[in-house]
Amino acid sequence: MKNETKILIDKIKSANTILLSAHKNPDGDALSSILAMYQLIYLNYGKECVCIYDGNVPEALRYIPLRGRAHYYEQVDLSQPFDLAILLDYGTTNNIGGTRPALDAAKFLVEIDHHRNDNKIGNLCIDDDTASATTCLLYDLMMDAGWEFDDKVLNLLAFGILTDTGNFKYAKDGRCLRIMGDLVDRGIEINRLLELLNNKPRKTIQTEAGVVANAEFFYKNRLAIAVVDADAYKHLDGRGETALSLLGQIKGVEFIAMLKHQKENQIGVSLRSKYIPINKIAEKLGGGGHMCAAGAVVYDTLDNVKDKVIQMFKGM
Ligand SMILES: [Mn+2]
Repeated sequence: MKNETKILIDKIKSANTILLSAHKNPDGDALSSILAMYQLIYLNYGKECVCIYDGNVPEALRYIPLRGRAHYYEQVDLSQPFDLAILLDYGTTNNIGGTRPALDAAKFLVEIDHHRNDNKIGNLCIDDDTASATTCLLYDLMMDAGWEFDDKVLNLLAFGILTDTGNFKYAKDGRCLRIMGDLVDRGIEINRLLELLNNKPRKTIQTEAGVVANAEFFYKNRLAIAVVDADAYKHLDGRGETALSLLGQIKGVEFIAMLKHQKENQIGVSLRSKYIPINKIAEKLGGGGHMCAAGAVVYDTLDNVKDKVIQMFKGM
């Protein structure tokens, strides 16, 4: 057993209170990681963790196993410091949001993450930025620790992989496929999991279709820019994955930038790339992420952010 695994197990065993969280506006991998960890600790140590998030959980994640265990952080009593906090799939400290004080206050903080991050905050870091999803790291941890698991855990691990790799499109290497192979052998049904995601509100799909219809194209159509105005933003589910996926299917498009009017002078930028890494662009905008899927929040007007983003793709 790895040394980190041993330390984590000791900390879980000695903790009376355990807090689990992930990045703000949790996506499939973030939420699945929290809930899989919750269930693994419950099954193996009989302890119930407190699971919190900041922001919104996409509607599409409504039916994933144990969804009801995760609570918006303001609805939970966080006044007493937790013995142990585990921060999963968070990226950088900019992405944590309102759960940060409770994580900082914990007596011991463990981070488990697959994002590139030069400013780690965990007392124990179980990180690997070559992994395709944080749930891949949980799978490795579960096997290394020899933990018991159930169907819920297996489904959540698979769900994290499917969502973070865009159904394997962004698989960083063969490991996530081998893990998925094992999960399928143990009984999970990929088709059923994908079907779970197909429950978006009609207005969401229609809004995202409208965003695609109004997209603009630059640099010989290699860059698609899609703008989500304040009204459309209300109906977006999560990051607008449907629109991003449709734009990515257009012949010749290599880069996608989706600009979301979240608040007055607050623009969420989601970047996607087919071949060339764009995480550096996200970092220059004050955000971060993966080689081919990254993002940032920029505090400026929509027009200024749009001009800036277009300029940044010049010569790429
Ligand atoms: Mn992730």
